[in-house]
Amino acid sequence: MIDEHTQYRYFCADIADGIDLVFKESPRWPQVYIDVADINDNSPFFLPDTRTIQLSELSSTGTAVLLPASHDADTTANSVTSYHLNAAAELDEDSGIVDRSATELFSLTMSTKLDGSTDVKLVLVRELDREWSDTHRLVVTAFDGGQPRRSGTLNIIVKVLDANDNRLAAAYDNFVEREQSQSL
Ligand SMILES: [Ca+2]
Ligand SMILES: [Ca+2]
Ligand SMILES: [Ca+2]
Repeated sequence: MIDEHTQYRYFCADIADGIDLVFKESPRWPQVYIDVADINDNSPFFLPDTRTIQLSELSSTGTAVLLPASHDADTTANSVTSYHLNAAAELDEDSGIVDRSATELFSLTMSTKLDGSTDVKLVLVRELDREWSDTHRLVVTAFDGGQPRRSGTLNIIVKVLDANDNRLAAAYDNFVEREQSQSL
């Protein structure tokens, strides 16, 4: 506690990990260092918190899409330490069915950049099929390492774009049309 009545002249300088108070008026005066300890008073969040991704159903496995960055104003262990991928519960608003297959189609990869921040990518690990499902909804949850830990979520909507990958069916339809026209 700084008391103006007992000590009114002092030099104060901010440093990266706390506040450094140095009394310079006399070498007999003590040097006082105050480190402000971080507490986990901020939750992780994504900006933006929803991302729509369009992927062709012919996208090859290994296709990776960079996701929005997570943020947490706290430091070190109180900042983001892990990410989890889940299927969104609200896939089908009428039935409430969870798209469990979404987590079989996609995974997450994390890589640390030179500045210490983390790139999180959504990676396709199995082939898509628009004729089976044209939309997949997932949720990425970022957890910090605080006690108790806090979290923030990113909603992902994957739109599967059509490709002409049903040539046998198309050929069969053409064959039937020819047969029908010849029999007339
Ligand atoms: Ca804090
Ligand atoms: Ca935090
Ligand atoms: Ca298709």
